[in-house]
Amino acid sequence: MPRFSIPEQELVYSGHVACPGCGGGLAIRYMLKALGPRTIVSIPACCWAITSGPFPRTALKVPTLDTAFETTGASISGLRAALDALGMKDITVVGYAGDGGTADIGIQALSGMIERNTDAIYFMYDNEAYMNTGIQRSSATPFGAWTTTTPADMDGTWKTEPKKSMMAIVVAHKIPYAATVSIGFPEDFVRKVERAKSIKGSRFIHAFCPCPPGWKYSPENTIKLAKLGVNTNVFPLYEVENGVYKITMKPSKPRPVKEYLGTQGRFKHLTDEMIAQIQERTDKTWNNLLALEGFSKEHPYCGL
Ligand SMILES: Cc1ncc(C[n+]2csc(CCOP(=O)(O)OP(=O)(O)O)c2C)c(N)n1
Ligand code: SF4
Ligand SMILES: [Mg+2]
Repeated sequence: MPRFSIPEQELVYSGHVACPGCGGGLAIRYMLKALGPRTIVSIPACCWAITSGPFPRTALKVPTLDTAFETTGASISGLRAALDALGMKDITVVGYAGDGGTADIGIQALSGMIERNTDAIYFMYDNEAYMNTGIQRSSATPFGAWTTTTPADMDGTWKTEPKKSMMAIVVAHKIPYAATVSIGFPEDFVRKVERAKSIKGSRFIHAFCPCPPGWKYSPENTIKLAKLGVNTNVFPLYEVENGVYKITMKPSKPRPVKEYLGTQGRFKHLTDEMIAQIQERTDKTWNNLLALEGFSKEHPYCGL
């Protein structure tokens, strides 16, 4: 019986400067456990460009490139080409970018990278807003949420648009492998990153990463929230390999979304009517995912 159910090796030093309870901190730790030391990470402007340590100090035990906000996809394409030219084919190249850096300003470079099928992993750690610059909305911020640019101080000033589906976008590029992970389920998380590592071509991981100051909850509840997001079907865990969907966790009795929303100050203004609307949208998305899982077995990349 192994002592640990995920790799024991640590590639993140203690002493980084992320907030207590930072979901993004656990995500990079689990990601590097799965990828191992023969890895180069490219990090654009985001919390983890700062919290991993200002040059010449770093909390990461692997080589890191600090890159411009919009360039993650391009920078990992360049790193891959350089390593290949040097004959260093065994090194894994990974981009570790926030939701703003991925779903907003970096989407063009990401699209180009996947369309060329660059042999690299793009890892999006999603805390659902621009946290490093003071909690502004991104296209990955969910419907109804408070942020400083969606202040929720009167009717209709909360985020009125739904969260962008990055998984659907990358799958539409015919990517070889894409998966969602949550820091609340480390074994599922590590297994998927290991699977991504074993595949050639472009791979995309979308990680659910609660953020105490941005979501307005107490840091000790990070793991509880990371699990609740999955157990309410707000953030389903699934993978798509060569166009075939597989849901990797199906809550036998999903918890009501009210439980998840109620634990976070960013949703405290929501009325019962809005909560019912969010529940309805969540059920619909889950049912669509179940249908995709069934249909795509016969018709990979179906509907795209
Ligand atoms: C071109 C450009 N515009 C704006 C910024 C300022 N900026 C730095 S980090 C950041 C927010 C990043 O948000 P996200 O990618 O979600 O990562 P997080 O901070 O949430 O970890 C912004 C707007 C920048 N560095 N470069
Ligand atoms: S603001 Fe959020 S994402 Fe940024 S370091 Fe703090 S907890 Fe982590
Ligand atoms: Mg963010």
